[in-house]
Amino acid sequence: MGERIERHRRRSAPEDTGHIEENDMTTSTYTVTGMTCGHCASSVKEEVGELAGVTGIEVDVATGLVTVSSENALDPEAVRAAVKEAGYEVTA
Ligand SMILES: [Cu+2]
Repeated sequence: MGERIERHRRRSAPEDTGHIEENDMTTSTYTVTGMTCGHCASSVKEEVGELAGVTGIEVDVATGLVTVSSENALDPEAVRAAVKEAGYEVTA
């Protein structure tokens, strides 16, 4: 735990690169099939939101695109499993 805070502090110095990064944020996009309405989107958000480190989830039901923001890179298999838990399938 302490190690993670250390690393975060070091990397959040904005002078290093001259532009502002979203801290340690990682964003990944997945394509999920089977979602048809807002309720589907909520189920996916709920399950994926339980994964450690997830800070935000955007779901576009029309395209099936699920964008997951997290503190660190997530294991794609864990995301896949969470989506499956919600009743849907990650195809990409
Ligand atoms: Cu639905």
